[in-house]
Amino acid sequence: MTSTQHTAPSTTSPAGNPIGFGRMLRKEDARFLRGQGHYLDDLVVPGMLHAAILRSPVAHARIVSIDTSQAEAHPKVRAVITGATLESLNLAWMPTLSADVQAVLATDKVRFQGQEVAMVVAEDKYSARDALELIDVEYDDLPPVVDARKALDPDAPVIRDDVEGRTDNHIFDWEAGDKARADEVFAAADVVVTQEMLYPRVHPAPMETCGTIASMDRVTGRLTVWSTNQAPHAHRTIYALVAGIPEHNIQIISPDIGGGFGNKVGIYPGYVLAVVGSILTGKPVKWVEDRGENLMSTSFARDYHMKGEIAATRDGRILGVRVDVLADHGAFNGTAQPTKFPAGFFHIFTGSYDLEAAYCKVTGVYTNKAPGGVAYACSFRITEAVYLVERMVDLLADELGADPAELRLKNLLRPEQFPYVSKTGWEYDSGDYPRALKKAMEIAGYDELRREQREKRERGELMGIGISFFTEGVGAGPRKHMDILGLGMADGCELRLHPTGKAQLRLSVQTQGQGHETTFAQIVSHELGIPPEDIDVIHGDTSNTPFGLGTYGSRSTPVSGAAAAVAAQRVRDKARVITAAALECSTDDLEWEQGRWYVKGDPSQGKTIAEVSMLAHGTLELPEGVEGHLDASVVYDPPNLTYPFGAYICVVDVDSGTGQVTVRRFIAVDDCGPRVNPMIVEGQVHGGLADGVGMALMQVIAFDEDGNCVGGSFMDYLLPTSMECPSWETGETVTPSPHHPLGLKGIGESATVGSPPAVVNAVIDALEPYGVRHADMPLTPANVWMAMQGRPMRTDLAVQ
Ligand code: MCN
Ligand code: CUN
Repeated sequence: MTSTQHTAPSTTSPAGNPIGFGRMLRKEDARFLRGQGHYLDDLVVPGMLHAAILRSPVAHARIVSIDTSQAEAHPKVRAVITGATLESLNLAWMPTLSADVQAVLATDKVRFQGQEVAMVVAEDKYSARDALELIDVEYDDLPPVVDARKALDPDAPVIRDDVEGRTDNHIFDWEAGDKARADEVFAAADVVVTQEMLYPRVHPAPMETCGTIASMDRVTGRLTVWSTNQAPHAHRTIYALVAGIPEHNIQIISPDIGGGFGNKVGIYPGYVLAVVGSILTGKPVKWVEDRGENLMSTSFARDYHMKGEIAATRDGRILGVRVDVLADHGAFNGTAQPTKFPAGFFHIFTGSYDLEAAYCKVTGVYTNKAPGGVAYACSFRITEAVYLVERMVDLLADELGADPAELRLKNLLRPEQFPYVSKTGWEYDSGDYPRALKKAMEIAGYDELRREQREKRERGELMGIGISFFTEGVGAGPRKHMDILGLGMADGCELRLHPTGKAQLRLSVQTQGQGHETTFAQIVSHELGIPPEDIDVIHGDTSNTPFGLGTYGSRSTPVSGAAAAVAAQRVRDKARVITAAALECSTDDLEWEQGRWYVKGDPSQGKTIAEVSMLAHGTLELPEGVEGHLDASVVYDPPNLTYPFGAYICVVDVDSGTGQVTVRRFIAVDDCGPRVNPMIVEGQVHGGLADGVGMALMQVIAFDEDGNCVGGSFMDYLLPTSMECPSWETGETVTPSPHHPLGLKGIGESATVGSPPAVVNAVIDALEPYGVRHADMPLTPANVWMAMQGRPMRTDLAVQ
């Protein structure tokens, strides 16, 4: 047999994109950059009515009466819904993601400022808003509890007296680790450092607020819901269970989403109310919240009061960590996290260190504040855990007079310890921590920075260098351990090849800006050699995608990305069988190279995946047991979480006259395994670092003593801009996950998790000449100034 010359397949597609992994511009940007995205508020459904929500002006009060007669008389109003309407439909309360209940509309009492009291449905949104003013609600004020530390006082007002027999504001106690062993280790340690700290209440504040359009077809009984949500399939099941509508008659569509950051995981009262409005009027009803409503009433994040303790030997070997947490969950326990973990994944507070013992106790309490608790790129409370341990390590360094980088290098887990089971039961899949930290120190020029700092201190200038090292656990399930309201965390995926070799990939996860249309196409491209531009990624529509639990906890790449890879591998295996049939050879004779199967030793004899797809749809006689067409469907149940990690170094200058902090440099070395699209990964890291600067320096959803939320607008709740951010310096190391089919780990929340402690550690380091040991976020100029004067800080004021 004579062989023709065979050339290696091209590594770039006809459109100039990489085949498989690599930098490419985002496919979705073609429409976004032209202003042609379809966000919820862009959608117009024929006959659509508009809704607005009346909210409580006070934090805690009994509702004496609600008079809606004037609003109902408004010529453009079609319906006014109150708690009484909902009670008649048995919809006044809905389950939260933590299996608590939340009032859809307040009936007996209002429990936080901004709580939903009534909804008006009108012909246009202006009339709906106007009619809110016509509703007369009489409130009988009750004393509010806004401070979690006071919520458990015996004489504190009971917020959740809707639950019969409830006499306090206690929600749960949860513990992890080994208390007895930790106590032993602490008793024997040379050095113990203790610090109380608050991770303040912050808000994910996505660019697009939340909203929905609900359309109930009275003839077919079919409910169509367009909504800004990160988990459409979970929403569908919850609607079915709550409203009693058969699940096959519900379609949830998530259109383009302008940022989620955890804010769009849950179901808000407004969504249920829009459905009720549509049932009552027989018309589609749109409800979109404004910025104030978003900041005051939707899922907040953090609000963790933590007391940390760290134990070590005199020569700097860390032995143990203990933490006591008071977790403020607001008026309803609406945190989104796996059922087994009421404190989320906080028990990863052992961080990246090789400890002998660890123990934590978390107590959840109700307060008169908006519900939520896990949102804002949090990895289910890993944010709080990383902050705690990284502050404690710095406090220990300070106590021992050790360099914080050296202390970390001495105590970080070593590569040979992986897979490593932590003292609170996590199995970290893979890691090379010292390599990442050394790389960050190299990029930063760490020794040179310390020298510069010494010089500046001599001149009275305040410069600080802060380090943080974090390990995350992302990609929930496995489903046997993790669920939301009983739905196990696994994800379906369907890959279909068209006869011409172009492909369609259907996902259960839901992008909110992370670029899934691009990266998931790249994953399939990597496995099948099909150009990424020829792979259409479909998501965000329960009627057109397989079931799965959606996007949060950076789980898309670890779970759904694995599903896509396995689906593509199955298609490749099937293509091999078909190629063998077509070439009349054995599958063992075939070898794979990007995009094609060919005969070993004779590369000219082969079939590209497109050729195979045509054969699979054609008349070729297929071997026994092989079905026509070329597709695969997978449900992926991850064996474990993936454990990305990173080393961050922040350099700040503090103005000793004003307390103003300037982040001068920020070095971030992240390891998320191989990067599908390095440009998108860097974008994720840049965004998360900006989040971290925002939280560390300027953000807090604050309340006054009466429970008034003083963070309800962007005048009070500050978002970081490019003015507050340096030019990020990023680096990477690559440690594949041993259990993900492509070694990928999640990255979406890493930088938000890892950066706040680096910034705070830097500021505290800068304030060393003033003897400041700790100061809580946000480190606004006023708070830094107070810390410098040795005075208590203010966390009750948003802008200072
Ligand atoms: N990626 C990659 N290589 C890897 C890991 C990830 O190329 N090794 C790519 C992914 O394919 C995906 C992106 O990076 O395009 C993020 O992937 P992943 O870490 O899997 O996170 P998710 O897609 O599940 O996104 C969720 C995560 C969360 S929980 C929050 S909160 C957050 C975040 O993503 N919200 C965001 N980043 C956000 N980015 C934007 N623009 N908008 C949000 O709302
Ligand atoms: Cu907690 S914010 Mo993201 O997991 O959606």
